[in-house]
Amino acid sequence: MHYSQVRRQIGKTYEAIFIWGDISYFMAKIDWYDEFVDSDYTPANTDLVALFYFEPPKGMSKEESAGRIASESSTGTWTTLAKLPPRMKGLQATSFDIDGNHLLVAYPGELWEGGNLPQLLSGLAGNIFGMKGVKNLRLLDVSLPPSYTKGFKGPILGMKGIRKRYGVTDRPLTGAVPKPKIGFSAAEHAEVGFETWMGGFDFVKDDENLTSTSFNKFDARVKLMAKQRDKAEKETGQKKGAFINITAETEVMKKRADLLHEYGFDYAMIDIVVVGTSALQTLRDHLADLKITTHAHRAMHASFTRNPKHGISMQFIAKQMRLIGMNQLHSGTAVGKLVGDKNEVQSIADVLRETKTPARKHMLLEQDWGKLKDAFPVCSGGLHPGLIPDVMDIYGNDMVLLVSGGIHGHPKGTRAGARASMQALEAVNDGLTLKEKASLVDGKDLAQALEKWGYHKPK
Ligand code: CAP
Ligand code: MG
Repeated sequence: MHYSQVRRQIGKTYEAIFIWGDISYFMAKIDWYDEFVDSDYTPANTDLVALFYFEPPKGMSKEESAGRIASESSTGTWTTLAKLPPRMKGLQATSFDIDGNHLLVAYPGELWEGGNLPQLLSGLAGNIFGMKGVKNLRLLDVSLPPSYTKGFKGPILGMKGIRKRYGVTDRPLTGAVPKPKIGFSAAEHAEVGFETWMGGFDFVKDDENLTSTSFNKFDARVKLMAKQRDKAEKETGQKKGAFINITAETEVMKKRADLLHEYGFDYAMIDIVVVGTSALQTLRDHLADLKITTHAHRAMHASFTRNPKHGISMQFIAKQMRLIGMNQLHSGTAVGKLVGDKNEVQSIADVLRETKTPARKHMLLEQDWGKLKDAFPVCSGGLHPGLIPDVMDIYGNDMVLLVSGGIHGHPKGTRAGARASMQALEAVNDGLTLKEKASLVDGKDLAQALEKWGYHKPK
């Protein structure tokens, strides 16, 4: 057994007697960070293992920096301590694999409270970002053992459940946000929603900054959207849905969820970063009781996911969202107006969709999701019909596709813009180029969209 296992054993075996460990060795040193580094350590199957990108500050070795990362995110502090109950030795994290600027740190499962995601973040993604002992630090991913994931419920429906509910099996689910993103009255908003549904889209989504404003009160929007939805369902014979944004203080979100339920909506949209994991865990259960599933918008994520050297990856945000139980999450387009390349976008999709997420070097650790249901990636941001083949190539059919400015900006308006997007999807699934489709009788709206935007990639 290696030193760390022995150290763990000491921690466990003598815990009951509660004697003070031999601290003379420690007291001779001013700090003990080297206690948190062991390149021979092999994680236990109950350990959580975190993958970091890290850069030590000038004048500090990688081992010294790695020791600080493991120490400050588990049991340590900056100096040796006068009293150290033996239990501590069994709870220390271990930096065990330094590979260039990538680092693996193992955390004993006993450190973590089951089902408490805020605590995981305070530990793994807390003080360490502010330490002088790193110049840059980015938390890329954390592999979670079944003993940890069992504390979470995951999505209520999964992709299959949503497809069954909406009767959409052979293409992406489609939706749009009324644009301009805020400024319509509730009545105008609902009218744009009606046009979107009549153009063949499944969903109408609120924008991330629309909640309840003087000109578009939440309650009024829900009632009017319900009326327009019922009209669109009657005229099309198709089930229509909406991602109405309930983002607010937690108790207000619960009340807004109740109103959505009263008006027959089965989705709620939440801006997941700004409300925080604690509110999300509460709302996931409240909504589940109402059989309402969730659309997770990630506004503000780029404040800490974008810098490749410092912050937290979008992949780890996606992992948290699937754990908590968001049923779909924005994951990027690679070709639209927002950052995130193909490799990143597909890795986020893997975190959301796969039963066993495969590892990706220096990006993702393997993750077995067990019985936790999957979730849809949401492809949105700067899209128009001309870019649909690109995103279909990236995601395939298992995604929620949102085309917003790219339908309302169609020369013939919203309904024609939605039809043009549906025609682009048909073209891809029928093995036609967009040009070929646009030349057909049922491709006219697409032809007009291509005339305006062609294959333009917005910046
Ligand atoms: C897209 C959008 C979404 C972005 C969010 C917007 O509208 O409604 O919020 O997709 O980015 O407000 O920009 P457009 P992401 O289709 O008109 O661009 O999906 O990367 O989280
Ligand atoms: Mg938006």
